[in-house]
Amino acid sequence: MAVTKLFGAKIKRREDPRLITGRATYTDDLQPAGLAYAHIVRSPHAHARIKRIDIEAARRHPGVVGVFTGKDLQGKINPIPTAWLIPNSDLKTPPHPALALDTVRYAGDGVAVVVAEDRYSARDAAGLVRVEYEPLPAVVDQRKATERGAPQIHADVPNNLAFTWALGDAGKADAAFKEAERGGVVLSQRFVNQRLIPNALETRAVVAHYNSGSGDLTVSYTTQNPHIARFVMSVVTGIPEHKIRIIAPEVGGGFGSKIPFYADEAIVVFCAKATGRPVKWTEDRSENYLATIHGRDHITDLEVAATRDGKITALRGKTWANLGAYLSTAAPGVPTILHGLMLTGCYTIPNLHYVVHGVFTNTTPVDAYRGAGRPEATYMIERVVDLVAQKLNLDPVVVRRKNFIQPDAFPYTTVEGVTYDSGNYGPALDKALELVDYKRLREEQKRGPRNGKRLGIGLSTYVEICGLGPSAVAGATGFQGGLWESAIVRLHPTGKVTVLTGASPHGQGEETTFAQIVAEELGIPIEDIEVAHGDTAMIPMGWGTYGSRTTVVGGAAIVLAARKVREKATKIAAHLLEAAEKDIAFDQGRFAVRGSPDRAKTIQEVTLQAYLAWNLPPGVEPALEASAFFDPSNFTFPFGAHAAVVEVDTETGQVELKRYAAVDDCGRVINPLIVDGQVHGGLVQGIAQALYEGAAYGPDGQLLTGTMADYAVPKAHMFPAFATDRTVTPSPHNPLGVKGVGETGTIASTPAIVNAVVDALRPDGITHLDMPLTPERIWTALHGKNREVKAQ
Ligand code: MCN
Repeated sequence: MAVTKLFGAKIKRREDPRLITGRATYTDDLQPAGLAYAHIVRSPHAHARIKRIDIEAARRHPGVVGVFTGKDLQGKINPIPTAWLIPNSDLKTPPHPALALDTVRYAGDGVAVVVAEDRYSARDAAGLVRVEYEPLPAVVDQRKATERGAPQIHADVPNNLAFTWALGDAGKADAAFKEAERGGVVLSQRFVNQRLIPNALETRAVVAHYNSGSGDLTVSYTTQNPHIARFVMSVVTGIPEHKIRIIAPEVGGGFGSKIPFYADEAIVVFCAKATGRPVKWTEDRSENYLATIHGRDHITDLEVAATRDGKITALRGKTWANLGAYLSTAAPGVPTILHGLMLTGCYTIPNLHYVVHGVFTNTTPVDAYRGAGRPEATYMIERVVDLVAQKLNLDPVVVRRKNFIQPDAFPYTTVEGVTYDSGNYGPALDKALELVDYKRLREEQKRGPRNGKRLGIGLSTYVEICGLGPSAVAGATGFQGGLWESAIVRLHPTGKVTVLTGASPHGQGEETTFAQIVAEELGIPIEDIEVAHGDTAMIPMGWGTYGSRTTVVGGAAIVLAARKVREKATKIAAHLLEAAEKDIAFDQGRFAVRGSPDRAKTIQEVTLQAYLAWNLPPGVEPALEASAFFDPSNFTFPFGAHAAVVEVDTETGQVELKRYAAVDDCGRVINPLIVDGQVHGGLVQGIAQALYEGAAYGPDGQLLTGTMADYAVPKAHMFPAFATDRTVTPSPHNPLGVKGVGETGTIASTPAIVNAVVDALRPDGITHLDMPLTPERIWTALHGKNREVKAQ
């Protein structure tokens, strides 16, 4: 393949052969000499006082190296912090001890840890740890948790209210509602965005090794952001940052669940220090369901004001966001900044007032899960558009077009105060409608049900905020970190290249796309370019992979570094060719003198000379590498239009997804194959929320969907072939013109499906159903009353 055509080329992911043939190294594959194994004893109660812990029997179990409780960790492991201190919110940050001290606050809270020679002994001995609990009343519902008399989870957090955060202008929104009450329409709807459990291919794992001689700590673990992990690890353990090395071997996916700094990694580090042995801990899947963060879990009351011709004039609402028992790393920012700032979607809605209550409950902590706050916002606004259309008997396409931000309005500042970089929403919608043949479908729908099955068509025209982001904005919103990214492009004497990125891909494919960027910039064959990441001892400081930021921010840093390399190489080439720098033309890895194409040097020749340094131009340093740090001036705002076609069986309530079209705009595309793959995976997650998935707790705080047998992770056969297409609207805020794509499918698809199902049920007067749209829920909505009558 011509090296200049690599940006935009459909190249298969270079990381896949090792990943799918069992030749990749995951954390659990690591077997350092002297390794011991940890097993964390977790509370079976959602809320209880710890009266006594007896570890003697466990300690005596054969093979046990050590048994520790919260008291052992006291003074040695600091409480686990949260990293998003959202301003103007009265945020409470109650302490989160790595192992519970006197109270457990969710089923899964760690109370003790056993270290043994092998994982089986560790598990067996953990069964011998006797914990005497005094069970306390638990609360799992975030609205109930704020009611008077609800169990109090943290002593210093009255009514379990972690924060209240508000956005918009209440006065203006109220005035818009008053006006709508007079001449327009006002709607209200409660939306429940159910709790989801992230299902990465691999669960979390940690291997920690503390060298008491040098004072160096090395931790290999499943993290999406090794440098943030090192930063927090130093805060939590007191080990100086420069003595800590964090390595992320193959992570096995994360979907956000491996962003947080968990108590578990601090516990394992404590064990390594205390026992003088390298210690490994690997979650099993049931433990993962309890101890790894969950996502979503919002209850929102939303009101909408609109004119009679379908122009939405105001939104007013209140969300109760379930945060679980403790504040996870990014938790406060997810239902506020990442959610609230995208409430009006791709529409010109001039008035907004929105309040978010972040609430503690006796459940697993909730944090960023693919999309993080934006799926919840998109779900509501896309349902709102359909509700307005249904109320006014308008086509949802018409209402969307009526409210779209127009292409000449960009950069467009929304009522939330966010400035969208670029967009052109109409053409994406046109394409999606074409892909499903929308007009024909509406005709078919008019002909009525076929074999008891109703046709439903659902749209979602979304915009999302990603490419996190400008550091100054991160700081202004209370995020305790920067969001720039780093890169080093290092050419070796033989002309091979190592690219180091501060981002930390763990399934997204940047080992391929970042190599494509460098291959294109430097005209070097892609096989000669290696992309390295995920080791704080090797890579420059960076902020990791999440928020679809890796390409937008990390890719931009790489292209800047590659261009610096090219500039220096041009200087050296000009010197070697005895020509002026301005007379050198660079094309496909060759520096040639303009007008004399035979006088040329390849980039590989120039690189060797740069290293030999026998004949460098005056003032030019030897070697050929460059580093760059990129802090974007704004986020990017990918957008698109999705269309879902479903059939709903009115007798069984079963939904069959017949067709799905996704038209996404992520700016310039580096690798269409990878982008399609990201969209496919995202769609499956988003559609699964609409139709299948949902974490369920009993009122006592027991997780009822505690295994994959109970939690409805979908299978491939449950989906049709997806039709994907794109429009291309470059972002002006990075040198590649790219926007992120890692979350678009998840953000867009959930409302498209719910809109389709509700569209199918419209003849029954159904205007809304909460997710997941299981056959039982649909059947009950259709026949519930009859069923009650029959039962009497
Ligand atoms: N890409 C491209 N052209 C663009 C944009 C992106 O070719 N215009 C490519 C990228 O270079 C990269 C992929 O598409 O190979 C996704 O890139 P990007 O949008 O930058 O997203 P991130 O790499 O930052 O990934 C994060 C995002 C998030 S937030 C979640 S959650 C998620 C996701 O990606 N988790 C994933 N996709 C995942 N995919 C896998 N397999 N596993 C996860 O855990």
